[in-house]
Amino acid sequence: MIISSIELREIRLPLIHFFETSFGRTTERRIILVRVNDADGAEGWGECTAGEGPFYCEEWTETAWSTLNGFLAPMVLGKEFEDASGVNALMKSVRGNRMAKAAIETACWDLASKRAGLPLWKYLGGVNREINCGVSIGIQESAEALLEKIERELAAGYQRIKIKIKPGWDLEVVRKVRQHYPEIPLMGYSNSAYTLDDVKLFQALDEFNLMMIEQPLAHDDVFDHAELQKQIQTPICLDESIHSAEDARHAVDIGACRIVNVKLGRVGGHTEARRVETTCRERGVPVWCGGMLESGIGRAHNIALATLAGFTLPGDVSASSRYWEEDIIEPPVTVSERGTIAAPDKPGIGFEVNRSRVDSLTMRCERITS
Ligand code: OSB
Ligand code: MG
Repeated sequence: MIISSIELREIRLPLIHFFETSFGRTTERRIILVRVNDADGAEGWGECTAGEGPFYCEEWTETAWSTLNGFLAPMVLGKEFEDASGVNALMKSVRGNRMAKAAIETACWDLASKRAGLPLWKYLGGVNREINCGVSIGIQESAEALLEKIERELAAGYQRIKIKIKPGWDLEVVRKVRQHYPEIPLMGYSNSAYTLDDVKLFQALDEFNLMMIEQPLAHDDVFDHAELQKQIQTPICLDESIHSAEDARHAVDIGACRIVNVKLGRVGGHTEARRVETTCRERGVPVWCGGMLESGIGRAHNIALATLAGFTLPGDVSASSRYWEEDIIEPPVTVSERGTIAAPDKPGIGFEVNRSRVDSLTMRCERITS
């Protein structure tokens, strides 16, 4: 494979409802899209999942743009590589910046699977034609608003509910949700809002039969998570702490988590995400696909990834209509009343990119050719 042109563009896409975490409130996404072309005119699309500020991780839209434009795109352009799993080697001299790398890497996977005439999910080795879906609910104005939102998502068919917990908004909110919904698959996420001093809180949460607690402690820690996991029954799931298959192995083998959230951007693309999946599956650790408020392109990549055998738990990949008035792909991603998304049959990501919509949302565009 040789990539002969790489197009970067930034689009602005307003969310239907704001999404609030400890990192702040997002009302409009600034998303970088990557289009790669080969000499035969085949194309592939990828999405950079960096946020609007350096809060979830060090990368954000501006750093990803300049890293892609100044370093990563020139490293890949015009170079020959065997298949999409060879793209990472070309970008190896750049440390970190995995979200920027994943934008190019996943675009190359889309292109390669289109060239092979296969849907990306099959090309990756996926086995499930349908993926199981849950929803991630951000911080709400009140407990009542949260309960209303949960009611709506359950009615839509979603298989599990993930709610935000933070100091001062944890035990009581979980208790309240459990009073209304004693049986639903429920989990809490906290984006590193706690420390080991909070062990008693997590022991108290054990009573509520949560499926898991996601990333309770520091983003760069696995040791304290292992300490916490020893002292509580609820499984810990790691998100921010896992950047590679090696990270997953270390975390699982020291007992820091019993479940792993896999995000394409956080681990640097499909090749590494698949390695994380394999590492966890070999250890009997279930994984699920996380979300980063993606547009349809990133969402389509998430769907393909989540068809791999190890993705046995419902993830955070949900319908386009939960985020956007109108998505940038056609058809939009829809969820069945059983809370599943069907993997598409068409080659590549399996959705058409709506070019005129993308053009109308574009704030800047840069095309680099070899
Ligand atoms: O904790 O998984 C998280 C969004 C931004 C940063 C971190 C997280 C999230 C989500 C959003 O949970 C999930 C989605 O795309 O709906
Ligand atoms: Mg998370």
